[in-house]
Amino acid sequence: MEKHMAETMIEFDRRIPDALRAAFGIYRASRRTTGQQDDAANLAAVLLAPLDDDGASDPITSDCDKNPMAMDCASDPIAMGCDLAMELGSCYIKKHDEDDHFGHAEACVIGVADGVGGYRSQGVDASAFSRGLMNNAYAEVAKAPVPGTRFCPRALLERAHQMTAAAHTPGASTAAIVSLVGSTLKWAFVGDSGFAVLRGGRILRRSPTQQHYFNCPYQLSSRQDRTRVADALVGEVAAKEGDIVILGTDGLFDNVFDDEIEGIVRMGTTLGFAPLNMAEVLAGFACEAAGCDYRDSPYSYLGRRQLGKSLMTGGKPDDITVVVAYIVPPKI
Ligand SMILES: [Mn+2]
Repeated sequence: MEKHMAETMIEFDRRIPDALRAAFGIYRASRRTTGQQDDAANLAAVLLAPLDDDGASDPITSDCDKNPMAMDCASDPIAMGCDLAMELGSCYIKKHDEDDHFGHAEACVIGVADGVGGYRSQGVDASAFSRGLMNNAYAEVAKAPVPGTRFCPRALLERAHQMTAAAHTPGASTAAIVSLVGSTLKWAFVGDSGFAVLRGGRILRRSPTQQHYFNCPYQLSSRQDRTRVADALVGEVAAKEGDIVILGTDGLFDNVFDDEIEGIVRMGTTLGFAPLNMAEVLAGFACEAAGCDYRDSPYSYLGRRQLGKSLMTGGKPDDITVVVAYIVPPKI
């Protein structure tokens, strides 16, 4: 998967359907006439019509386990016949350019990492560790002698961390890796890089945030006395054709609520979006939401609750990385 670098905000303004803005209360970039706004609102009502199934009663679980051995997943790469496959797309909108990501469609594995910005003020390249993790993870996947070899995400993250730390790479990073092994989605993550697995327009699984305190996530670094991959949260769920995995850094999840992610994915599915379209619209929406001071966000909502800052509102400008994987039948 080639990394897709966002060009300009004008491009995103063109790509984000006004129906989305109407549905989720973003007005800043929309300069249409009242009649056109009504059309957008009507379209939004059609695209985001409530689901008539009973999915709302499904629990949104985050059945993560701190014990990697709980995963029925060998640490060594697995060559196997493919039950399901992934189609991938990604979008990266940079602010500090400290996020990184990778995707390997044949191996059915995707990853994101977010360099901890606090190192910037210390004169350290805050992107070094996130790049190291993703470059090393991708290199490990790409060098597999058997095409289509599947990887345990925890073992892959462990290997990438070992290699990045062995190079005395400065900085620190959160990270998340999701892979498809047979017909099982498996994940491992550290900090607030995370994922959502959607089925039928609803979130089936969603990663919780691993943090020491508000806005201070667990993070991997070269230091042996800090967070290790053994601290990663891991888990798995049986995948089905049609499932959609959204993997992202906190630039996505701090600015877009889960129900908004569901709405955007449902709308994109209705409109026949490819994974790249879906990633662009999610990232573009997160970027607009990050710049809104009149609209609530997960960041401001949790800030009010956890910091007691009653006037905290608006989004959180940040690097935004979104990787989208559609679960599809294997390519024969
Ligand atoms: Mn971030």
